[in-house]
Amino acid sequence: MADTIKLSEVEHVKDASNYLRGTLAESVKNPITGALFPDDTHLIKFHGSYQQTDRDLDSERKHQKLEPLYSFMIRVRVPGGVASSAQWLRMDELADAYGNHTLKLTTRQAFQLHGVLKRDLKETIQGFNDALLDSIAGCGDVNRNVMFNPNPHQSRVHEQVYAVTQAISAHLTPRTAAYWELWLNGESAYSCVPNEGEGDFEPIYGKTYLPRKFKIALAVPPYNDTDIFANDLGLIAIEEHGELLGFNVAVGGGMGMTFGMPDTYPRLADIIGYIPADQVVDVCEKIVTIQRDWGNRENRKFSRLKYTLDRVGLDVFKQELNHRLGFALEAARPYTFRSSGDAFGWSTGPDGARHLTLFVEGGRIQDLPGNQLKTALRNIAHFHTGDFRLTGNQNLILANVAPEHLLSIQAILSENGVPVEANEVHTGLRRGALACVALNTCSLAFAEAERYLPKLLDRLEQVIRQQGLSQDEIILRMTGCPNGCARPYLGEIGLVGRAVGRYNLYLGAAFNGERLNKLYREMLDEDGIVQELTPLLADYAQNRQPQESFGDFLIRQGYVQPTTHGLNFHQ
Ligand code: SRM
Ligand code: SF4
Repeated sequence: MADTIKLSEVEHVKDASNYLRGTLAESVKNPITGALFPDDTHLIKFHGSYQQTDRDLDSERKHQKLEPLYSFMIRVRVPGGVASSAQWLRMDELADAYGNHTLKLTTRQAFQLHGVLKRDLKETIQGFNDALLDSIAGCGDVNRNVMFNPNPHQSRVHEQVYAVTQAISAHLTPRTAAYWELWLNGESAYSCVPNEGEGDFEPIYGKTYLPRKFKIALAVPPYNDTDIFANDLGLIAIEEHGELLGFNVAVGGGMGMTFGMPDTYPRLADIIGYIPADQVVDVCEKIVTIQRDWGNRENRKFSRLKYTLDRVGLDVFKQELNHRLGFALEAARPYTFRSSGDAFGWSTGPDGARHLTLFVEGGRIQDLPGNQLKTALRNIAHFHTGDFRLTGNQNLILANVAPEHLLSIQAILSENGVPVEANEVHTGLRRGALACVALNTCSLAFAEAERYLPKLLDRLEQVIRQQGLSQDEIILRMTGCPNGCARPYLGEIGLVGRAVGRYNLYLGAAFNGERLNKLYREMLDEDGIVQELTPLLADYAQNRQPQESFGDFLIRQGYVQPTTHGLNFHQ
C-alpha cells in the first residue's frame, strides 16, 4: 500500500475552495474586522493580494487592546514590465486614493500597492482593471509575473521575445472565474476573462493548483537583467542574424532558504537543452505540469521545483519532459551573459527611438523632499506617447520618447529634482543595489531592507569614493530575511537580515548572475558591515586584474570559495 501523504494545510484550503472562491465574498464584506477569515488569507494570494499589518504600529495597538492595523498589499502583474502611460496614471491615482501614496516597482517587474483597506479592495481592483491591468496570479501557487526586460534600445529580437513572454503569461494564467466574480461583478474590460463554461476548470493546474509558486524569466544574451537562473524556469534567447531562433531551457532556480535548516538552500537553474521558438509555450506548460504532479505537497519548505529536481535527479526530469512533449530537447546552444544590471540614462534604439532609464532607489515611486519622482512621472504620463517599462532591477525606462517630448521630459525631471543621468550622481554601488520591501509591511522580515539600505550606502559610498571605485559596477543586494526577494545570493555583496539591525554577509556571486555567493560573516551590525567591507574594497582597488569583477576578485584572492551548486551553498 502506498504511504499515506499528509498534505499541508494550504492544500486542504485550495481543495475546498471551489477554484479559489472560499468564503472570500463573506470575508471581504464582514464589517467586524479589517481582516479576512483565516483560510481566505491563503486564497486571496492567488488574487494577487496579501493581508498585512503595519508592523511599526503592532505593539502600540496591542497595548491599546486594538486589533492590528490590517491592510492589503496588491501586486499588479505586468508581463515583461511594459505599461502604458494610461496604466501608469491609473496606478498613481490608486496609490493616492486607496494606498499609502507610493508605488513599489518589484524585483519581478510588477507594481505593488501597499496599505489598501479591506473595504477598498474591490474599488482598487476595479480601478486597475479599467486600465486593462490585473492582479490574478500576482501571488499564490501558480505561475507568477513572467519576466523579460524588453530593453527597447537593444534589438528586434527583444520585440520577438517580448511577444513570447506575453504568450507564456496568457497561457499559464489561471482560468477560474473567481477573480472576475469576486472583484469585478463578473464583468471585465480585460481580454483574459474566461469564456462561458470555462471558469471552473483549470486545464493546466487542476483544482489544487501547484504545490508552490512558480517563476519564469526570459533574457536575451549578453544581458541577464532578469536573473533567469533564479527562476524555476529560465529561457535564454538564441538568435541568428538578428532573428529569434529558439531558447536554451534552464530549470530549478530559486533563492529562498530558512536559517538553521541546511537542507533548504538557494539554487541556480540548470540548463537542460534547447528548443525552437514555436515550441516554447508547450515546453513551459509541460514543465509546470511535471512540477504540479511531482512537487512536494506535504511540506511547503521543500515544494519548489529546485527540491523536486534534486530529489528525482536531472536525468529523470529530462526523460519525463521529453516523454510529455513527445520529442527530445536538443543540445543547448552557446551563449554568453555579460551582466545582470541596467544601463542608465538616455539611449537610442536601432530604429532611432529614444529611451531613458531612470534609477529608482529601492523601486519605490514616491515624493521625497528634493526628489519628487512620483509627481514628475505623473506629469510625464499626461503627455508621454511611449511607454513605461519596469525592469527586474526595480528601475524604470521611459521608452519610445517622441522627439518633441525630449526637452519637456528632461525639464520636468530636473524641476522635480530627479537625476536624469544616474551615472553622474550616484556611485556604481548604489545604482546596482536592490532591496526588498521588508519592514514595515512584510510579515516575514527580521530586519530592515528598503528603508535602511540608502543610509548604509551613504557610509559605504565614502569608502567606495576613497578607493576610487565610484564608477565601478558592484552588485549589492539586501533583504530583511533569508527568503531572498531581492535575490541576495546573487549579490557580489549580499546582506541578509537575521535580527533587527543584524545581517549575514555573503560574498562572491558572479557579475552576470551565473554563480551564487557564499556566507562570509554572520550577525554584523552597521559598523561591522563597513569594517568588513572596507579592506576588501581597498584590496580590490589595488590588486584587481583588468575587467575583473568584485565577485570574481574575492574568489581569486581566496576570501570565499566559489559556490558551484545550490547543494554546496552552505559548505
Ligand atoms: Fe518575495 C514572500 C515581496 C520577489 C522569494 N515576498 C514574499 C512576501 C509576499 C511576504 C509574505 O509571504 O508574507 C513579501 C511581501 C512584502 C511586501 O510587504 O510587499 C515579498 N518578493 C517580494 C517583492 C515585492 C520584493 C521587492 O521588494 O521587490 C518581490 C515581488 C515580485 C513580484 O512582483 O512577483 C518579491 N520573492 C521575490 C523573489 C525574486 C524573484 O522572484 O526574482 C524571490 C526569490 C526567488 C524565488 O522565488 O526563489 C522571492 N518571497 C520569496 C519567498 C521564498 C520562496 C521560497 O521558495 O522559499 C517568500 C516566502 C514564501 O513564499 O514562503 C516570499
Ligand atoms: Fe519580506 Fe523576506 Fe521577502 Fe524581504 S526577503 S520582502 S523580508 S519575505
